[in-house]
Amino acid sequence: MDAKMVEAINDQINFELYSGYIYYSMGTYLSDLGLSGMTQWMIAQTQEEMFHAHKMLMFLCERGERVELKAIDGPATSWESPLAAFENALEHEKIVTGRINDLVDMALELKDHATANFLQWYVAEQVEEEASVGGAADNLRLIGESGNALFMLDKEMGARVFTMPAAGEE
Ligand code: OFO
Repeated sequence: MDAKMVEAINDQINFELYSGYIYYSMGTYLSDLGLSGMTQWMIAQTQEEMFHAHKMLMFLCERGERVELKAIDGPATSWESPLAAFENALEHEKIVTGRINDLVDMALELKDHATANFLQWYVAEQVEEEASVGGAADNLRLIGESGNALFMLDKEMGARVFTMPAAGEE
């Protein structure tokens, strides 16, 4: 692989871990507010981000390239409201989508079709990521100040679990 491509994927491994760190932090913020369902939702999201990083790490290993794990930036630790946290999460996912698109552009420019093909999984995943985070933000916006509705939404979001995809089904 071109050294530039390897470096860019290593950077993205770091960014996926950073995403997980942000969602862990959001989870603990929501836990402080007594929103145990949303906490569980954020923990499942964190596990998903760890998997995103892991999948890239394994790709570099399989291609015989060096993985370089770097220091992870510290995340924010509090937000103005649960809605502000989910809006922040959506903004973050849009940044991730842009980064994945840039990686695909680089792979195609380098005629590295194996990497471009590998990255298509992330292109599709980002559509889901934006939809699930954005959907949660929309729901929070809709319920406004209603404590009852917040209680119900929290309960519903607590049903989310992360299931590690089986090999070949990722
Ligand atoms: Fe890895 O998709 Fe979110 O950040």
